[in-house]
Formats: sequence, C-alpha cells, structure tokens
Amino acid sequence: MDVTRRTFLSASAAAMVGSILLPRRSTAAAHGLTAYGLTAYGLTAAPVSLPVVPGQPDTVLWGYNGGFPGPLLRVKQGERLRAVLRNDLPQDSSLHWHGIRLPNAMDGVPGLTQPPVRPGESFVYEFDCRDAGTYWYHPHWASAEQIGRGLYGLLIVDEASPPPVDRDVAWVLSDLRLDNQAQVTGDFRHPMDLSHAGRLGNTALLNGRLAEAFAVTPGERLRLRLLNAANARIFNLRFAGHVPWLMALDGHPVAPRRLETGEALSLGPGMRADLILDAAAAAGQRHAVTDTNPRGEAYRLFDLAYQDGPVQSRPAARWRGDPPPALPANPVAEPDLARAERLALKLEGGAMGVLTALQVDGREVGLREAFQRHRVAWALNGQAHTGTFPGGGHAGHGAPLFSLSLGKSYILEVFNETAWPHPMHLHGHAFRVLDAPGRPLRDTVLLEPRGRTALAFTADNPGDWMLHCHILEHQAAGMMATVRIG
Ligand SMILES: [Cu+2]
Repeated sequence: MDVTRRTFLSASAAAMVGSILLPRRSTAAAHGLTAYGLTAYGLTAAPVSLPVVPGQPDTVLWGYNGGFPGPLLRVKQGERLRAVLRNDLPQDSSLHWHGIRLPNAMDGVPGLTQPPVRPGESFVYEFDCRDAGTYWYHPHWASAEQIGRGLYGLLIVDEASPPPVDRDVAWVLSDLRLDNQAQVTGDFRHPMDLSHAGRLGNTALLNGRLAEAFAVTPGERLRLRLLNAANARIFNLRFAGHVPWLMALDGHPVAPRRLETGEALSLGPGMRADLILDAAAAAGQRHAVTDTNPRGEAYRLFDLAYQDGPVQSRPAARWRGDPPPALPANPVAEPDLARAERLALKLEGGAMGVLTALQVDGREVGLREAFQRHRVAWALNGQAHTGTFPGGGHAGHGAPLFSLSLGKSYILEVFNETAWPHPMHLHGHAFRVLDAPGRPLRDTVLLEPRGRTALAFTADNPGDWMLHCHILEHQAAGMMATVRIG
C-alpha cells in the first residue's frame, strides 16, 4: 500500500489503514527546516473537516496543519526543536510537550508558564531534545475540549543509532464521542464525565480513523510507537498470535522483554510504549489487536492483516525471534533513594468516594457544594484547583502543593483513595516507578482504584510544574496541582 510519508493515511474511506511511516532525516528535512542542529516546524491550530468513519459524513475536528492527528514532528536526540504555534481556533490555546524535559518557560501551561496564545496570535517554542523516544504535543488550555476535538500529534526523538527494523510506525490510539452524523458531541464537562470515568468516546481510532485493519508484510520486523491520546479511555491491548517485545515506556528504554501470551499492555491517557513486533504469520492471515472496555469486555480494535500477494519490501528473515538490543538509556539523573525525602500524595474524591469536604482554591467547602457550584469533584491532598474555570488556563492555582529543593531526590508516595483509575502526570521530569517490574522511568503512572505506588525522581528542573491526572475531565474537575522546584 502506497503511503505518503509523514502524513496520516489518505482521506479516502478505505477500510485498511496504512502505516504512518516515520521518515528518516532526509524526508523530515523537507517538512521541518533543519539547519545547524535545529529543526523548525510551523503548527497552525484550526478547525478541519476530515473523514473519520468510513461511509459517514466528514467529521469537523480541530487539528494542526489540517491534519488529525497533527503532523509527526521528528528530531535527532540532542538537537533543538523550534515550533511556531499559530492559533486559528475560536478560543485561546497553547502547546505542551508531554514528557519532554525542557525549560519551564517552554512547557506550554497558560497562566503558569506563559500567557495564553490568543486567536490570531503565535507563540514560538524552542528547546533541546535531550531524551530519545516517543513523545507528544497537545494544548494545555481547556485540554478536555481541545484534545477532545482532536488537537494532538507525536514528537519522535531519534536515537543516534536507532535499532534496525524494517519499518518504524506510529499508532496513535484515541477515541471520539460522535453523534449519528459522525460529529463530535458538544457535551464537554458533562457532570457525569467529570465525576466518574471521564469523557469516554464511542468510536476508538487508530491514527485518526476508525480502522478495520493495519497492513503488515510477512516476515517484517516493526517498531511500533503507541500513544494513548484519548481524554479518558485506558487501552488494554492484546495482540492475538503475536508476542511483541516491550522496548520503552513513555519514551524511556526498558530492558526488552516479551509480552506474555495474553498479557495486556495497559496504556492510560498520555502514556506511550515502544514495541518491536515480528510479523511472523503468513500472507492472507489476520490477527486481532483487542482492547477491553471499562466493563472488562474485550473488543476488536483492528486486525493485523497480512498482505496477500507479492511482498512489497524484502523483510530480513534474520530478525525472526531474535531478541532486539536494548535501546540506549536517556541522560536522566538517578534519584538517590537512600537520601530521598518522602512526600505523600493522596488522590481523593469522585463518585463513590469517601471525600466529603475539600479546599477549593484555598476555601473549605463540602464536596456536594464544590460540585454544584464549581464543578469540582476531585482533590489532591484535600485541595482542588479550578484554574481551568471559567477560561481554560491555569492562573489562580495559588500556592504550590509541594515546594522542592533544586537537585534533591524525592520519593512521592501516591495513594489512590478513589474508586477510579487515574493516570498521574508530572511535567518536566521523568520518575522511576519503584514498585513496577524493572522500575521503569516514566512521566505518567496509572493508579488502579484504591491502588498505591511510589515514584522516585531528582528535582533537577527548576520552575512551576503541573502535576495532574491525565483523564482530562478529572483534571478539569480539580485533580491538578503545581510543584515548585528551586
Ligand atoms: Cu483521574
């Protein structure tokens, strides 16, 4: 299948979704302007109409440069990225670079790290990409609506020597809540979504399309870069007939290990995983990639469809079964566990919770009143922040939840005292998840209902950083805070 590099698959209503083939440097240079180790992109946020559901009318979305998802940005590790955001939306916006350890002023949180980018205005982001891996960008203004309408894209930072594979492809997983004309419903901040599981879509998407299948070639080795860009859906992926290697989580390498047969790869909103998958079946075969819905029922996302007929590339049979080499570690400072200061973070509130009163922007209120008057349903250590109301920014967060010393190590002990899962995201840093196998470095960690975890990190990036749930309705309904470093 002929696929235009660097763009998402054609606008046709084809049932077969092709790959987003990730370009090597020469192709990227044709789109991003590269000079002296700096790659520059322009990103215009604007309404766009695209075919999402085959056989249905085009869907009106918000996208970057007319695309959904937005264009794939790509730089080499150690290089500098410049991205000029132009806002042609009917409301303010910004760009946040999820997972990138960058200077605070480039973090894209309006009201906290920069003023909002008004309609018709532009903002220049520029920073070094120190860590290789799979990252993404999205607005941090009215995130639930802006991401829920389609504003996001991938940022790939290439290792100096990427592992040899036949194809390097991205799977942006997300969902949309569509009406029967395939239009995005306008019920953002629905009370039920705010206080329960968030805005779950009714149409799960692969690379911005409702997909029947993803085409693979017998014998090829694929590097799959998975992103969960959904507002609230937690993907639990299973690969029938395949045992992919897990290579990286949230951009950071892990010791390669095979997913056990039937083992689910769990990706909460905002999370990424890099896999290496050997396409070992024969031409004509189809194997399902499945997800489970919040009720625990499995459904088919799409099939891995082995091409019938002549093989297009000549995949190297040499891969078959060989363990891939580990990706090189990123230059993240190891936290000093022996000397780390311990901090407790309690996630509270929501439907079926035990929280009865909390502080909303510093004022003590009952949870019922907080919800009715402020649409606040969640708290962190008894505090909720309503910085997203009435606009979409983060002004008025008040005092930081934690004030940390620059360069010191911390262990954040997180207790989920709610009846709901929460993918908790810290900006500007990567932390080690101490109780997960292999203690992976991540920027987002998924807590199960009543679950707990411990996160270790070095507070080596000065500034005011967001700490929030990446179920965007939970964030909007109070589940966010700032962490001050330095
Ligand atoms: Cu949450």
